[in-house]
Amino acid sequence: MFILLLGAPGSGKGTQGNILAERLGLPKITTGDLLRAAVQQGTPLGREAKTYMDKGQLVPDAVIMGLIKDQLARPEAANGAILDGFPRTAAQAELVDTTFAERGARLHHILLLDVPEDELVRRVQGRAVLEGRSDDTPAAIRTRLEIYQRDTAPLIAHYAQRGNVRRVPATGTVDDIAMEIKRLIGR
Ligand code: B4P
Repeated sequence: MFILLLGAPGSGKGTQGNILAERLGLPKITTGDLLRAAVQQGTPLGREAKTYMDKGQLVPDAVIMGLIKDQLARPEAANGAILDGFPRTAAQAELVDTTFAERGARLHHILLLDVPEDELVRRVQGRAVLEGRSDDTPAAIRTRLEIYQRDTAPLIAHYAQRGNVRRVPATGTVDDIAMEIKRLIGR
């Protein structure tokens, strides 16, 4: 089973993705975590990505497409995975669509975590205090929300055309939202 998580920064994709991956025993492919690991290890990808991430900008498609391709090709993700944090642009969506079409696979569930903007800002500011992530500064948060609206939100319509996007009201407790997702996907 392949599940795609869509939603604004701070909507809880990572949080719910971890719960889903554990419950369903599926690998989770998270571009944000992979990029942060690359930054920490100081790899060429990480050094380049950091300059964009710190400003709240998307890492350019030219840099990230190879990473997505490699992750989708992982043998353990051959029969199912949770996709979290990508696609974020039309070009990334095309890459995902083409990869699945080539394999004769499909995205079984596309879940849109829906959270009002003031709550998103509150959550990310809370995380800034707890984790000190360099892209959780007030200026970077503003940029991330703007870029989400410009580049990523249009993907909702792209997937909605195929009729399999489910909107998940994602403002309750983490457990309540996890229960709602369980109900929506039927397992
Ligand atoms: P991500 O790592 O994807 O960061 P995010 O959108 O903030 O995370 P998420 O929505 O998963 O929120 P979380 O569960 O953590 O991206 C970071 C950066 O990497 C991007 O800005 C970009 O630069 C780069 N990047 C990543 N992928 C890319 C791509 N494909 N292309 C280009 N660039 C890319 O939750 C947030 C907070 O809310 C947490 O503190 C959590 O504890 C809290 N929370 C969660 N659920 C809650 C709930 N129900 N109630 C209260 N708080 C909750």
